Amino acid sequence: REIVLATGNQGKVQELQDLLAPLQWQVFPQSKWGFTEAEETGLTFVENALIKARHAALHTGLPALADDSGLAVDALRGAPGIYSARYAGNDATDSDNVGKLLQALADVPPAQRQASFHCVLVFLEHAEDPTPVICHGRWDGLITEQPRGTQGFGYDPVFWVPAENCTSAELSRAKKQQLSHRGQALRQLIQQLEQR
Ligand code: ITT
Repeated sequence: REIVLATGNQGKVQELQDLLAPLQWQVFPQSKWGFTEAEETGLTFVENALIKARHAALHTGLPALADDSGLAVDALRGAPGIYSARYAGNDATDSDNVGKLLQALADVPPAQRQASFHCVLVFLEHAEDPTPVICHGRWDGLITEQPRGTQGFGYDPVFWVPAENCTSAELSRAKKQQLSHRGQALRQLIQQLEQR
């Protein structure tokens, strides 16, 4: 089968393609079509993932898989949440966002730096599909005081993974897939699609 990945984020494309590779689907990044991205007007990961999947299905005529994800920090009452990509502003880079987060947590002691990554994946057969497949993965950790590591993207350099005693940016790609919010959501999604 052919599907379009409804994301403009290269880090996501790479991780999603890694896990989808064994399935022998033809997976196309949406950049192949070059349409403007949908406006993410939802207030939850689920709403925004649905908006992006529907938009890509409409513009390509293909089944679409969208990923809406982000980091929820307990001490910030769940922020940056759905605003994770643009936490430090519309044109913010990953390192701008990380800098803003470390600043927001400057007075928060290590024992209160719990956070979780969330990934909602939505799969639509077509733009008007009334029965989307929706999967959610969650990954718990702590926010460090300094960035460490060079793998991955986004907030990986400040996401401490207690079980591995390192940040998410110090994990191999395979190890991150095994543990991460995205890996969990994608394994669920694949299982559900195989049952249909
Ligand atoms: P698309 O909407 O085009 O998919 P985006 O980057 O704008 O790309 P989101 O609105 O879902 O996507 O924002 C997700 C942000 O959450 C992302 O930019 C990272 O900052 C962060 N994030 C999500 N998954 C992550 C991961 O595995 N590691 C580190 N940061 C992650």
